Amino acid sequence: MALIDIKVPNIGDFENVEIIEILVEEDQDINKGDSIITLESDKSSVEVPSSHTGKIKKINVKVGDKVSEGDLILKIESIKAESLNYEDEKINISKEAITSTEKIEITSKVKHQTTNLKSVLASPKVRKFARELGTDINKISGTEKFGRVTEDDVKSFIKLGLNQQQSIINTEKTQDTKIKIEYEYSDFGEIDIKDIPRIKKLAAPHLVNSINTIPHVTHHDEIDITEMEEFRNSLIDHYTGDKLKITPLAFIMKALVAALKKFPSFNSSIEDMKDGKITYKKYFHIGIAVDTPNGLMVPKIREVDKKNIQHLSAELREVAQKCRDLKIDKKEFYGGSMTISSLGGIGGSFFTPIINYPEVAILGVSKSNKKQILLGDQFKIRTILPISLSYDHRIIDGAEAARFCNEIRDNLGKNFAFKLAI
Ligand code: CAO
Repeated sequence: MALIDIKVPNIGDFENVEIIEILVEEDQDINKGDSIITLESDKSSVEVPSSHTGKIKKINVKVGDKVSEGDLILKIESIKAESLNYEDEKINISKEAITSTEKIEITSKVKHQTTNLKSVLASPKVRKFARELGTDINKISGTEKFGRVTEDDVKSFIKLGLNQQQSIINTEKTQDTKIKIEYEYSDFGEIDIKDIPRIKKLAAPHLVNSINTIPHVTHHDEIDITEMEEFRNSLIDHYTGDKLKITPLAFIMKALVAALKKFPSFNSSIEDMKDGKITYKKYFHIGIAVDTPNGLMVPKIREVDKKNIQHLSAELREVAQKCRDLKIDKKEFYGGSMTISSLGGIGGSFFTPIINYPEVAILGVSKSNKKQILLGDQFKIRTILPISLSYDHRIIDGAEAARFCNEIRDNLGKNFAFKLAI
């Protein structure tokens, strides 16, 4: 089989630049488009892709060599007679990008696919480190001069960025499949174009990530809360003699936490099925979805197990107000066990809440209503609360979800007086 020369393509400003890394070895099979060497100029670095698929027979360069366009990099025994024609495939390098942001974007259109390579500054050791951890170094913002990426940057990216990275990937996926509307809305009447509120924009990738990565199932149930409501409505402030203003949500939080204690898999998180690990939380911090003029926020009410209903109710009001006044600290949005999304004060019966990733379940609560129920052989008027539990079917089975809902029902019903009294 004939040997094919793989040469340095025309990549703009990279004349007589140093090879800082050889990314392949002799006898290695590579695909067209795989990175083979890294070049670094004063201000930027770029990975050079192979123009052919095949087996590497000889590498003609070494780290430290200076190369320019047309210099031989390696010889390959081609498997297929397909090549990446750098001229025809439109490789655009923006010099402006190099000088102003120390970044290069090479756009290479291959078989209708677009590959975006953003080059960043990093030492070979750091590049190797990122590669070994399966991380695309080009997605990392470096903290050193000229945005150079350090080993610590790679570690922080992996630690903090896993969810975000996944969100971005998933958002890109959905954007790829976006259907282009082939008409103008204004063709059909008057319109108004406004900015999407910032909080909705921030939340969007998380919602898309959750729905794309978690196989959601929603279990609906109806809970008889007649006795709980009688009890709630009977609560009086001992000092003033006034009726206490406590909404059903404080009771539901307590009932949920009692159920979480019995069903620890609902108080867990999985970040990556591939690593086969699940984190069980021993704390009980409940996220509450709060409707604000700026969009939905989900602060956590910490240690619900250790607080009484009156305390929880007051904290809930305070935290919701902080969200609405945009005075809530960002850290209050992290570290939850499970979330409750209550539309009870608004209306509707049943909905399909989206799990607040990386949690594994969310409890949707709708508005309770008085209903005629057959109890024994008699119809009685009872107060019925509709609930909707969305759960991650990778970890939780339908039967477990049904048992979990039964437990919540019992905690709001027959167990209520013993476990949840103030
Ligand atoms: N059934 C019947 N009535 C209910 C109820 C329920 N499940 N839940 C609350 N209520 C009643 C309350 O008792 C209160 O009645 P009064 O005015 O007579 O006292 C009234 O509805 C309003 O309650 P609230 O909504 O102000 O208070 P809350 O503790 O129930 O909820 C909060 C607090 C912050 C969760 C809520 O204000 C909120 O923002 N809800 C929206 C959450 C949301 O948007 N979820 C959707 C997320 S998915 O997009």
